[in-house]
Amino acid sequence: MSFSMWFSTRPVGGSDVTREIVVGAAQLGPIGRNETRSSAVDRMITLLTDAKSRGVDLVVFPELALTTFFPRWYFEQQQEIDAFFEAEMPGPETGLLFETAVKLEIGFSFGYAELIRVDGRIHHFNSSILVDKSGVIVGKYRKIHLPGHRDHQPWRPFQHLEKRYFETGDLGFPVFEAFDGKLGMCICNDRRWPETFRVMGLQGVEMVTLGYNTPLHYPPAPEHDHLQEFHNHLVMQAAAYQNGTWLVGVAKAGKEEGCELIGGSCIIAPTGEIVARCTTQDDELVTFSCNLDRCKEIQQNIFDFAQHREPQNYTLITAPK
Ligand code: CDV
Repeated sequence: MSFSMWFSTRPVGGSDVTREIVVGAAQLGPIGRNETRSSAVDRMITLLTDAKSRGVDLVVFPELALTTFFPRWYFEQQQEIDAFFEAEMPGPETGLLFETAVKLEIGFSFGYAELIRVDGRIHHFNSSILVDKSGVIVGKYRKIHLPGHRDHQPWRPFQHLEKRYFETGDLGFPVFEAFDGKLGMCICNDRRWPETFRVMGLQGVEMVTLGYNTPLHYPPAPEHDHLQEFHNHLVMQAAAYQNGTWLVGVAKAGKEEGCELIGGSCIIAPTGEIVARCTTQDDELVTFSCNLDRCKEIQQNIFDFAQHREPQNYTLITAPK
């Protein structure tokens, strides 16, 4: 038997044109409670500019990138809470980020606290947007898996009040045609749920952007603190592989208002391999040129959903709680 019979060289793609996105994972170090939006935006612009000089097409920033991670405090006054939210996007401080990106002809994605008014009612979401190279918002996602608690729990060294301050996202897990590919977003705790990625995988997602704020200490189960970084990469690598997608996971890292947040921002290939990774807990950029056609290596083989999924056996997954 010849060597080539064992090692097939069958091309997995249908076209000769490769679709490459140079992506940048733009980790942010801590943002203090008194740090202004303008200061955070300036830091993001520094990373954008560096990214441009490295040939990046799309820069991914973390969850709630414009402020400190405010759900760690219990606030009684709605006014105090709303001060962390954006009622416009772009708004007075974020406008400069959009303008700079348009000048640089670079795309970006970041998370922020979104306040909207619909029929006279105010809604609060933990959101993320995808902005193309001309400064147009081409995708929006609102966080679905909100961790933490609703009530004040003074026994904790810090609160995690996402369930109190945000509503569950109402946009599902959409996938957007952008950057010559199919891109989706999710936010922090969403990454621990395989359903998040499978819903995007079923829409043929080729790159998922994902920002996070993950404390090293998890008060309800401190015995797992030493596993935080392991679990972070475990779930993201599994998600990338099981859906044959690129994944860009980006932290807000470092000691923020006394709370240690993990770093480990990284770019993951559809094979589940980490191909670029931050090594600090500060503002840091790592980049990688992602060939979107490589998704087919997985999506047309081991995880060819059309051929191998058995959804009639998965009905319990979608049954109401
Ligand atoms: N921002 C988050 O969603 N953080 C959660 C933690 C604290 C449970 C996470 O899953 O990383």
